[in-house]
Amino acid sequence: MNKAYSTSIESSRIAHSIGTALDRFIKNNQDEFPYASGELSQLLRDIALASKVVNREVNKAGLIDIMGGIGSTNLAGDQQQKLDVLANIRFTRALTKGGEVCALVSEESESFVDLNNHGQYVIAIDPLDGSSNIDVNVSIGTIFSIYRRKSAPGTPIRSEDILQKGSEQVAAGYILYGSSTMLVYTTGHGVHGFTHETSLGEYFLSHPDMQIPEDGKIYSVNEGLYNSFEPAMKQYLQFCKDSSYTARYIGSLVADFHRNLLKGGVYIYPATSRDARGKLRLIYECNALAYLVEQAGGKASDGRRRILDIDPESLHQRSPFYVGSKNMVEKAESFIQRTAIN
Ligand code: FBP
Repeated sequence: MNKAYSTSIESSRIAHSIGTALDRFIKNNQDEFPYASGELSQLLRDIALASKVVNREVNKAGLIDIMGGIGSTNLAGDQQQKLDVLANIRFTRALTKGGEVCALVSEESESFVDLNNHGQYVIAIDPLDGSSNIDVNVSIGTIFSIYRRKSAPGTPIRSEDILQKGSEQVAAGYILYGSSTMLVYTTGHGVHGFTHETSLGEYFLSHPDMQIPEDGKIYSVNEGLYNSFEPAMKQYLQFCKDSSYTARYIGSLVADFHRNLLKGGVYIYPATSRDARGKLRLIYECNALAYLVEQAGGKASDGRRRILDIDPESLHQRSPFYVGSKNMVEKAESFIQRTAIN
């Protein structure tokens, strides 16, 4: 096809370009992966497929009997929602089918699942984040982190395979089930966002190379917990008010993170008098978003340490979480670290 003709096809306004399909994008960028054997590409495809099934069920949740609790609690003592369990089943099935994954860590499972195979990858996943918003039709999400196993393939999974620092991630991302459904991920070469085109059942590149503004005017904190915050955190919130920042808190980490990624802002789930380590889970909530935000030019810490440098001690360990625009995270840290000095 000669160049002029292909350019005319590409730029034709009659049939507007719908963008690069996720599959094509993964294939085109596969050589970026250090271990480019197609396994990681297949994993990303499996996650995308499972997310489409979950998206379909989330969209019609009000019409089928998947609202409400399932009558059991997860390790954190949270009431497990039917959709939590359903999403966990969908992702676990999709990720165990191909054989690329040797171990799976999930918010909904007390211990990790050893898949006894020669898979090279370990996945940590929060199948459905934002549980408190599931039944009220507010945006929710899925968060995933992908690591390479450390132990030899085919041998039993060891703690060093599971308890890896966030800086060891080879890929991470989230799916946002919102007004539109998006998949946003990184493999260490920038952050790319894909929007689900429902009628075609496919994700298309809509937000290439996402960058978070260095500064912003949005702070996302559950101020209902104000009385349980340490004085430095209360002083930072006063600083936000004195600086005429806007408060935005959806109560779904993925949705709050996504907004701040696009507009600039800071999300904070600090230590509280109730939980000195905050609420969020390091391995399947914080690490993935910390990797993404750093790839997009932002910052993530526990108020003092870089999230990606924290050595996990246990599967479901919690961590205070400060994530978002670089200057805003550093400002919040300066308040927290000030107390350490005095
Ligand atoms: P789940 O994964 O169990 O939903 O917990 C995480 C989360 O729901 C985040 O999505 C959200 O930002 C936070 O907890 C809300 O917590 P709180 O209701 O205490 O503000």
